[in-house]
Amino acid sequence: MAMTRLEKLLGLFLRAVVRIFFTIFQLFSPERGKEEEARLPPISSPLLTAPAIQLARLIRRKEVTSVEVVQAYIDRIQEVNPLINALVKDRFAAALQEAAQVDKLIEEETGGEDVLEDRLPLLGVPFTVKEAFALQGMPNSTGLLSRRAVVSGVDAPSVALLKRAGAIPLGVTNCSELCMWLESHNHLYGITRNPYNLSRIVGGSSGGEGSIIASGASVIGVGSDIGGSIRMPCFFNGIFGHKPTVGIVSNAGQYPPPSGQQPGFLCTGPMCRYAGDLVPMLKIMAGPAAEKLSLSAEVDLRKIRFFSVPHDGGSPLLSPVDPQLIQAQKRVVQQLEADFGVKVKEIRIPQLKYSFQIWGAMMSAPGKDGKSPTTFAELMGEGRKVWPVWELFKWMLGLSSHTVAAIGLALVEIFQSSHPTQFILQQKESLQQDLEKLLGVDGVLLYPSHPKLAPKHHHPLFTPFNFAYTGIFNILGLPVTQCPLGLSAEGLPMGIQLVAGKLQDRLPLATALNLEKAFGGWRDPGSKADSPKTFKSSSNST
Ligand SMILES: *[C@@H]1O[C@H](CO)[C@@H](O)[C@H](O)[C@H]1NC(C)=O
Ligand SMILES: *[C@@H]1O[C@H](CO)[C@@H](O)[C@H](O)[C@H]1NC(C)=O
Ligand SMILES: CC(=O)N[C@H]1CO[C@H](CO)[C@@H](O)[C@@H]1O
Repeated sequence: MAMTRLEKLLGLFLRAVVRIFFTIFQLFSPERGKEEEARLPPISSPLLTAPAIQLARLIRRKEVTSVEVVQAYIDRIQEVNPLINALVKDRFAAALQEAAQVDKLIEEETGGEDVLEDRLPLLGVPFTVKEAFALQGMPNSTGLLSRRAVVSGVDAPSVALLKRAGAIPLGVTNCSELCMWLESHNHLYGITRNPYNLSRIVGGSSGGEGSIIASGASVIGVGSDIGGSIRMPCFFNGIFGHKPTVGIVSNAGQYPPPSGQQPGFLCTGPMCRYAGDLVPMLKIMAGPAAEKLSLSAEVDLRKIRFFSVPHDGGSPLLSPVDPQLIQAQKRVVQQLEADFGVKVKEIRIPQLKYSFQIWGAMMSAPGKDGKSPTTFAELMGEGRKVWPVWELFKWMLGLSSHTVAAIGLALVEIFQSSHPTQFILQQKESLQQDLEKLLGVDGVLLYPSHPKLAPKHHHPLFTPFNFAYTGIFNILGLPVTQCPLGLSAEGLPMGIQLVAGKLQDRLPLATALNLEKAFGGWRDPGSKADSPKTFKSSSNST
């Protein structure tokens, strides 16, 4: 087919460009060396290594005060944020006041612990929020220099629901410019660093959340995902994240608002260090819509049909999957088979090869009203048109207020047709049908979260399509949990996506709980352990 030949050429060309630029970047990176060997201090307070639901219980039982917990997190943020640059605006004083009020409320409560647990399940527990969401009194710029003075007067609904459950916001965290890139970098807040290796990316767009949670400086957070913006940062930073079934958690109150068909792809969801916090958070963030997910129903993993898809089938636009990730996925298969007596079926899904083309086509397709989505260049100029070629020229002179990633996206947009080819639409339709049939109400699919471990800063500019591993599931609207799988030989987090049919969120969430036990879940990035234990077998399988 002509198409694949063109893709092969494009792939070759890109790879050549990558090589040239990698070399240039490595030569001229001023932070080189300093960043590469620096390490985060290890976590010392035990309050920082308890799941949110456990902290809430300790606070309710007056075994610890909310003020002590909030203060421990503030101390940790102050310790690590100069290294990772994840939190971009704090509200520490207000948070401590709110924590003191919580402690007073608990002192005065006469209804007992159960009443509090029912009404305020996260009472006194601190959390963080991606800056793109409205959190009262906090900036709401999404990394756009021209929005630097925008301060939210209200809370986004997902944030408001967490606050109503008793949780206390500590501040907002960095994201990519306009939430459209896999590196959390912009000219307002700078670049966010990976706690496992400061010379590596944190992913995007919810990268500040990924970095601060993994650093032990936050336990739970709010992210959003239209192409992997929850799952990629969770993967690169070795934590848990869930992109719910589309339409379950409100997307209101975040910037930029989705347009065209994008409301059908964007999802708001939880990011956290402990798998056990995913379901309670999702229940709270979904509000009444949580009922549709039957999250309290017991899941018997012995009765689940598991499928493993090792890669996308070889799109020449994307990097091949790292051998360490392929091995980790095999160990997941062995673990599930040993623990539940199931047979995990390895399958191939040919349409996945077109993941990037499908995502690109659907993101720029006109909505039901026939209106095209707001272009990226329009978003960059906040209504005024930005000329990408002119911006690129300014950028080369160091005069642009935009990142080169954003300028690149605006450039690509010029050449992109808003009318997807029949071939791509067919691929999308048949993929949707095949996957829904395959997964039904009792299937879970294993798929790599990303083809590469956390790249060095700026390197994703040369592998811009790798996000298609996560992006394809936004188009399909399916629920996906990203689950960490320990550290690689170079000490970087590994992970996997667990995908289910629509509204079957409880299946990948239950699987993640099991894999956390088997693979050890999140690791303290400051821990001195040189050879991290990445796999704990409960059977004799090798
Ligand atoms: C971080 O990554 C760089 C580049 O691969 C490597 O040289 C360095 O040793 C790593 N640092 C740590 C602390 O692992
Ligand atoms: C922050 O952005 C969101 C989404 O555009 C919006 O709903 C909210 O009102 C904004 N806050 C302010 C003060 O403009
Ligand atoms: C490295 C960097 O640019 N950090 C900035 C992050 O954002 C805060 C708040 O705007 C700035 O004070 C930091 O300088």
